Amino acid sequence: MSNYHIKQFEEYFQVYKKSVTQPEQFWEEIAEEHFYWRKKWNKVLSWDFAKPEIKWFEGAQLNITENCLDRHLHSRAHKTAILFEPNNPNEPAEHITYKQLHERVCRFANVLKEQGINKGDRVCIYLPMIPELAVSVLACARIGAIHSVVFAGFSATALSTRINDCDAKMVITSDGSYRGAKTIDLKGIVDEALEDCNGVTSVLVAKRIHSEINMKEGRDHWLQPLLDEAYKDYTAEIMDAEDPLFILYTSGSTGKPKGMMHTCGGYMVYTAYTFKNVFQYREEDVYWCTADIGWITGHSYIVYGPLANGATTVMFEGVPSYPDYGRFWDIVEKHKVSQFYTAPTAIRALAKQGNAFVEKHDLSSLKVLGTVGEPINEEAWHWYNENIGKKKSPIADTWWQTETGGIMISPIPFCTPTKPTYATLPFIGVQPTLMNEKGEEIKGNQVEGRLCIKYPWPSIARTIWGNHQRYKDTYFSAYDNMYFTGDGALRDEVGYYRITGRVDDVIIVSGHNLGTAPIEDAINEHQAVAESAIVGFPHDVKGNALYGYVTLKGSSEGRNQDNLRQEINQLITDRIGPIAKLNKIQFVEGLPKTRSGKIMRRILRKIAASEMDQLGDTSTLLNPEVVQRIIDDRL
Ligand code: 7RM
Repeated sequence: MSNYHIKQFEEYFQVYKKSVTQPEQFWEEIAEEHFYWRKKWNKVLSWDFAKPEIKWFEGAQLNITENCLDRHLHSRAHKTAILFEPNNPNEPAEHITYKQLHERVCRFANVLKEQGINKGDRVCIYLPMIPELAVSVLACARIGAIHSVVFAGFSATALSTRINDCDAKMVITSDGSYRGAKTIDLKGIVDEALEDCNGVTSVLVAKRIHSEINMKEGRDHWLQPLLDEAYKDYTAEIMDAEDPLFILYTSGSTGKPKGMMHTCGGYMVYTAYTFKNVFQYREEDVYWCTADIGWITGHSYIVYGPLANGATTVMFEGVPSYPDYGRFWDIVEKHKVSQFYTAPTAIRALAKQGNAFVEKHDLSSLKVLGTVGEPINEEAWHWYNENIGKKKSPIADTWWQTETGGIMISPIPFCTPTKPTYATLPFIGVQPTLMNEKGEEIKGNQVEGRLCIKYPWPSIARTIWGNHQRYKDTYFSAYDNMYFTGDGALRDEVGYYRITGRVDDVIIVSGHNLGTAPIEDAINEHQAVAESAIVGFPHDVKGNALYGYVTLKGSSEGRNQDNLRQEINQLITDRIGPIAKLNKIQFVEGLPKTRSGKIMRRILRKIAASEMDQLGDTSTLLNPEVVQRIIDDRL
C-alpha cells in the first residue's frame, strides 16, 4: 500500500477518489498500517452532524506519545527529534534525539503524577518556545491529562479566563521569556492571573531567563529539581481513541473564547498523514514551522504531525527581526532546512526589508515552502516564490482552522500545480463545498460562496469544552448537515479554491484571530467610552489592522484625544494582549445602526478601507446622518 505517501498528481486523484467514495475503508487502511494501536477499533466512523456527534476509531486504544516517541526508538533513537534554536543566535542550538526526548517526556510525566495530576485533568501550559513546552505537551498526553496551551503573549486576564473555563488544576510556566532584545516576565503574569483562579493547586516553573521571581509557598515549584529526581521511564496511559487529547482556545465572534476539544485517535492519524504529504517529508529532511506551539499550527505541525513521522522538527524561540531581519534565512542555512512553513504576515514583513538579508544566505537546502493563517496576497506569494523558493520550491498554501485540527485544502507539492493565492484542491478525504445565502449548494466552477465541509474527517474538533450547544450553533446550524467554516471562498474554472476571508466578525491581524466582541468589551470598560465598534482594514504587513470607532460619554467629550487613545490601547493590552491594540482610533458622535439597533460594521469597514464609493444604500439606517460626518473625520 502506497496510499500514505502521494507522489504524483494522478495518484492524488485516485487516492482522493477512494477517500471520498469509501472513506471508512480508506482511513482504516491508513490507520492500520502506519500507527501503533494497543487495541484496534470496533467501528471506523459514526457521525451525525445534526446532533452533532462524530466518532472515529471507536473502541480503539492507543497513546499518541507511543506513536511519537517509543516506536522510533529502534530505528531513530539517535536521530534529532527536536532541534531547538534559541532566541540568541550565539547560544548553541540544542539537538534533542528521540531517545533523549522520550526520557525527558517520561521524567516530566512522573513529575505530573507526583503533583497529583491524573488522566482527564486539565493542565494549562503558558510557556515560551523552549523545549519544555513540547516536553510538557507530550508529558500530559503520556499520562492522559488534557493540555490547554495558552500562547505566552496573552495577558493575565486572557490567561485566567482560559484557566477557569476548563478548570485547570495546574499551570506550567517559566520565570520569563526572551523575545528579541526584550524579556517578558511570564511568572508575574501568571501570578496576576491566578488571583482569579481558585482551582489551580500547583505551578511548575521552568528556569529560562534567571530573573528574580516570587515563588508562592506550597503552590509554586521549580521544575528542574523535580525532573532530576523523577524516574526516566513511564508506561504510557492507555487512552480510548475518543478520549480528549487537548483543548485549544480560539476567538469567537461573540463573547468568550471557544475551547476547541480534540481527541486522540483521529487527530493523530490525520495530522501525521497530512504532514507527510503536504510537506513531502523524507527521512533525512529538517523541517521548520515558524509558528508558536500556542497556536494549532504548532500543535499539529511542530509537535504531533512531525514526531508521529519520526521527523526532525525545528523549534525557534525568537522573532524574525532579531538580531536582524535575516534571522529566518540564517536559521535555514545553519540547519539546512528542507521544509519551511510560515505565515503571510511574516512573508510580507520580511519582503518589506528588501532582498539584501535574503541574498546573504544559502537557501539551497529548501525543497518545499508552506504558508498558513490568512489569505496570501499575490505580491507576497511571488516574493516568496522568487526570492525564497528561487522558483523551484513549490508553495503549499494550506487552508485550515483550529477546529479542523489539520490541513484541509492545499496543493500537494510536486503533484498539484500551484496557482498564486489559491489553496487549490481539497486534501485527501476532505469534501468541501460552497453555499449561497439561501442555503443551497453552489454547483459548478467559477463560483463564489461560503465554504462548508460535507463529510467528517478524522481530526475535526468534537466539541467546545463545556458548551456543546455553542459548538452546534457555531458550526452546524448555518446549513443542514454541513460543517460551516466561517470563511468565504471562490472556486475557479478547474475547481481550485481560493479562500477570500472570514465572513463573520473575526479579524485576522498578523495571523492572529481576533474576535471583535472581546476587544469592544475591553474598550467599553473605559469610563469615558459610551460605545465602540472595531473593524479590520487592509494593512501591507499585518494583512489587516484594527480600526476602532468610539463614541464618548457626554461628560468626557472635551478630553485630550491622544491621552484617551493611549488609555484605550492600554486597556486592550491588559485585557487581551498587545496584539489586539488598535492602529487607528476615531472618536465619532454616533455609530451607524440598523433599525433593530445593530451596528452596521459593513459601512464602517468600507470607510476604514477608504472605499466610500461602495457604501451602498445607507438610507435605511436609523441615523444615516452620522455616516457623512464619520467620513469627513476619518483617519
Ligand atoms: C491554521 C489556522 C483559521 C482561519 C481560517 C481562515 C484563516 C487559515 C488560510 C486562511 C486563507 C489560508 N487556524 N486561514 N489558513 N485563509 N488562506 N491558507 O490558522 O484557527 O488560527 O485560523 O484562518 O480564515 O478560518 S486558526
